[in-house]
This record gives sequence, C-alpha cells and structure tokens, in this order.
Amino acid sequence: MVLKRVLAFAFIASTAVYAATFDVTFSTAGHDVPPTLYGLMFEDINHVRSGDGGLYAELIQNRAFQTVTPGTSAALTAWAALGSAKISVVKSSSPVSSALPNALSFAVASGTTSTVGFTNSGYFGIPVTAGWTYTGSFYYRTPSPPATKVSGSFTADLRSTGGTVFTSATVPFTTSSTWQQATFTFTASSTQTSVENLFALSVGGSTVAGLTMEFTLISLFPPTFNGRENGFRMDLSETLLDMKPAFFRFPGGNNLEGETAADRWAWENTVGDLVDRPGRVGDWGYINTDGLGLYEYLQWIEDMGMEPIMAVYAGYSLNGASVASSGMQTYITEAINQINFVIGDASTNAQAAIRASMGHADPFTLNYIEIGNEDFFSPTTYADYRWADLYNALHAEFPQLHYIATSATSGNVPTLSPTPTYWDLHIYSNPNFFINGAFNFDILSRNGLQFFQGEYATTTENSGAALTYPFIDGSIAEAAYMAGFDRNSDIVFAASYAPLLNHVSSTQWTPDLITFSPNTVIRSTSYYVQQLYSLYKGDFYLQSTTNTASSPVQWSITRDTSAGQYFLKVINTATSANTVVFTLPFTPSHTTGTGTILTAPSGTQNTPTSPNAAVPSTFSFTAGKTITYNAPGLSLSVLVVTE
Ligand code: LXE
Repeated sequence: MVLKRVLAFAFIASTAVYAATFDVTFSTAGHDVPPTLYGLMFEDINHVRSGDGGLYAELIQNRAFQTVTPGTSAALTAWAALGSAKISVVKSSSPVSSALPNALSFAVASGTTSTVGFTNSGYFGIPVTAGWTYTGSFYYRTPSPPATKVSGSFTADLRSTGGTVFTSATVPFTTSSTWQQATFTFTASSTQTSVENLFALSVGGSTVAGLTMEFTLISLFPPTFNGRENGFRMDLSETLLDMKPAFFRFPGGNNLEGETAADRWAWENTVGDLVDRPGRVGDWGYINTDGLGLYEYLQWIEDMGMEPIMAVYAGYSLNGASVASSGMQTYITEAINQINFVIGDASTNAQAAIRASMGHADPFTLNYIEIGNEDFFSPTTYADYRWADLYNALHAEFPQLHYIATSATSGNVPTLSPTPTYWDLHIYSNPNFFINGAFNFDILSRNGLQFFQGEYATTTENSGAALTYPFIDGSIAEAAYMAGFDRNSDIVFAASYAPLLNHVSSTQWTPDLITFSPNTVIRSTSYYVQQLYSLYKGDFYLQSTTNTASSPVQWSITRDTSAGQYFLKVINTATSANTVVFTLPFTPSHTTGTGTILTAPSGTQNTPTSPNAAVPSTFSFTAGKTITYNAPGLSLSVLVVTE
C-alpha cells in the first residue's frame, strides 16, 4: 500500500515536471534506416494453431494421423464416423510411406445399405465461402480386397454439423490393396457465417458393405495466397502484407528446439512430397504436420516481398539439456545442409537439388542466420562450444551470411568467441518498462555490434495483471519504445513483436499481435502500431531535439528520400493531451498535410467481440515551417510532410 502511494506520487510528480508543450527542432543530419528494420517473428505456437490451422491453409486437422498412438481415441482427434461405419486409427500393415505409418481404418458391416463415411471438424471449424474452389485429395486402399473388384463413388462435401450440404464432388474409386490417390474440387455457392462445418467423405452402404478400407493424408485446401499449392491462408497473409514487413524470423522461437534434441525442428523432415513428412510433436503441445515446411516458408516469404531470418538448431532443447561437444557435428552438418537447401547451387548440391525439384531452381534470398534461440537458458554451453562450433563451420562455408547470436538479454552481452556482430534480444514486460526503456539503445556504445530486437511485447498491465489481448496503453508504450528503434537504427537493424498469431479457440501464450478464427482476423492495437512504424519507416533518420526516457511524449523523424516526404511520429503515453511544436529545416510545399493516428481510451482492446475498438484514422493538419500538433492522450500519430 505504502509502495503504491509512493509510485502514484512519483507519477504525478513526473507528469508535473513536463510542460504540456514539447519544442522539437530537427536538421537534415542523421543516419540511414536499414531496410530490414521492421518485420515479423513467427513460430508455430498457440494451439490450435498459428502454423497448422493458421497461416498454413490446410483445413483438415489430423489429416495423416502423424505422431498419434493407433487405437486411442486421441488418435481420432477431429474425426467422427458417419452412419454405422466403424473408424479407428491403425498402424497400416503396408503404409503409404515410411514417414506416415498410420491410417484411418474404415470398416463397414456386411448387409449395410444406408450411407456411411466419416467427417473432419477442421481446426475448430471450416469456413464456407461463396466462390471459393476447394482442392481436395486423399490416399486410400483396401487391405484385403474382394476377389472381384468393387468400384463406386465417394461423395466429398462440406456440410453443416446439422447435415446441410453446401458443396460436393463425386470421387470414383476401385478396390485395390495398393494405395491410390484421389483428387477432387468443389466450389461453394454460399457463404456461411458459422464455421461449425464438417468435411465429409461418404458412400452408399451397399457399395462398400463388408469392406474395410484405409485412408490417409486426407487434405482440403481453400484458395491460397498467390494461388500456391500447399500454400498459405489468404486473409492472414494479406493482413501481414498490409504491414509491409521486411523480414520473417522462423521457425522459432522455442519451436525450433524440441523438448529434446530428437524432437527439434529438422529441416529435412519438412521438405519433399507431403507423404514423406513425418511431422513432429511441436514445442507448444500439439502436432506439427510440417506441411508448412522449409520450402513453403521460403516461397511465401518471397511472395510476400520479405527476406528470411532463418534459425538453425544450436544443440539446446527445452528440457534444458545441451548436446555434448562431441555430438555437435550432426547438427553442424544439418545446418549446412539446411542453408544449402536455401541458397545452394542446384546443379552441384544435393540439398539445393531438392529445392529445385520442388519448383525453385534459383537460390532464395538469404542474408541472416540465427544460431539457436534464447541460449541464455544455457549460456555456458553456448559460450563454451555451441556458438563457436556452429559459427566457425557455417562462416567457413558461407562467409557472405550474417550470423546472429541469441544469448543476450539486454545490452549487456556475454562473452562469446568468435565475437558476434549480431545479437537477438528478447523482452516481455509492462507498459512502464517500454516507456522508460525508450532510450535503452541510446546508451549502448557504437562498437560495431548490431541488435535485433527479435521478440518484445507488453504482456501485463503495470499492476502485473496478465493480458489476453494487447491494450492501447501497452501498444502506445511499445510505440514509445519503438521511437528508440528508429533513433538507434544505426545499431538496431531489425525488430519484431512476438508472438505473431493465435487461434481464438485455444491459445498458450497471450497477448498476440493478430488473433484469428477460421474465417475472421482481428488486428490488435499493437498490430496498428507495428504497421504504422513499418509503413512510415523511411530510409533516413533525422536527428532532433533530445528527449528523456521518462518523458510522456516521444517522437521520431524519418524521411523517404526519393519521395521527399518526412514522417513525424509523435507518441503520447500520457492519458491527457500534450502539444509538440516542430520547427522544420525547410518550408513544406503543401500547407495542408495528412496524418494518421491511433488513439483510444485507456484499457481499449480489439477483441473478437469488438474487433475495431481502436483503428487508425486520418486527419489533416496545417503544415508550415512550424507545425503545432496537439497529440491526444494515449496516441501514436504520424504526420507526413512533403518537402
Ligand atoms: C520466447 C521464445 O523464443 C518464443 O518461442 C516464445 C513466445 O514468443 C517466448 N517465450
């Protein structure tokens, strides 16, 4: 209680110190803004799911019974029988591939006449959208086929849980003990608001009476971003594209590391034909199909106009164990192969040849490799040998790439040898931390080190109360902190909020930048902050009147040199308005300028029930050699001034 009073007093005192007007002058001196400054951090997190069931457009959950235990009810997750059919997951006596040992066994009793089949409920629902053509496929066989072949047709459809069919396709089949692949498409003619829909595969009971069939890799895709096969969800991709992100850090985060080394994300299990991908138990407690594999990530990153910041496993897993020094070679080779898959010459390198066989003969763009993730959890082995072993081997093989070390928690970096140039820092905290931290990078010496703020977010209120969604107070605090990224972009080369995505139905980590359901996308208040910083990044930072960390108002001025535009960002973290008076080094060519502002009352959150509680809006202002701007409480504004 006493402490609270003291803090309250300190707050009142500090706001009282500041006049309501901030005078800001700037010159044309400054430094370049790196083109990589604002991007995305991604891993498959947030059951179910930011990758599977999220960005990865596959609609069928548990499509290939990967990593499940046959015979258990959990193995049937998302599946149900239709009619009198009996379904179970079995270990196939003759699996479709060594990677996919399991299959759905579908048994129909002799004498059956009514319709039988099975359904899948998707990743907490399936969207039905008018005009969408869905592309489906599955493998099937009849382990003990009858002497006389049976031919017939399945019906594949999308239906409500009540049984109303929205769209369907006829899929002919013939019994055979070997695996056959069936493909089909259907187009929805109506949009359903509810996502409580099912995918069904059914057949007349008399056709299959007495038969037992096996099915696996039962897949259904909606139209995907850029029309890519095995591609990404359109609405989520477009939401991310609206941020114009420069980079994509993947595949983790914790999800890189595995609970044990054996469970790590291993690139070779994520490429090639889908039947050759075993999947793995990811680090957030659910199966990763790895349909979203290394190739798919890279193709989409290219389609999105981003560049990858790709992590390689560095011999540390979440159970806290480090690979022994003597065991590192396996992972060094794996990392070299992973990089060769991305940039190797397909005519001479085996891993690059796999890439070419998948459709991308040319190397992908790759500049940054992150060695591990959060190795401050095992700093001793990282410092003793893991960093050096990987860095030395990778640098010898790929000297043109930049290698990022992960073990720094703040500007105080541990000693690694060889000395890294690039460091990834992570911070999750409360609004006051980010407001007071706006000058954290200013105090670092300019000694050649470059920083990636690879993860950061306001995860709690100042009281310590956890957040389910970002709230405006935290988002504006992040905006104050980000003014520090702009200002220090001579040593901060990249920054990304984390985590990026979560499915509204089930989540392990909140808050997240973007929340989605099977058919909706909710942009948080922090999304809009990230978006404004990215869209108005500019290419040159202009030095201006120096502020202090504890000031309720922060600002940053950048320029898009070729457009002759200046971006004046004003961040007011106080709940009441403050005025900023800018004195420009030139007289603007237009007397009226346009600005964009994100502001909302304290506590405002964008949620599934109120997705647009705070969205940016535009405004006009009078532009002259002096610009007086009254920044509302809790706001981020960007004033665009043309030279
Ligand atoms: C740190 C880690 O890198 C991520 O996997 C987690 C969520 O973004 C965070 N604990």
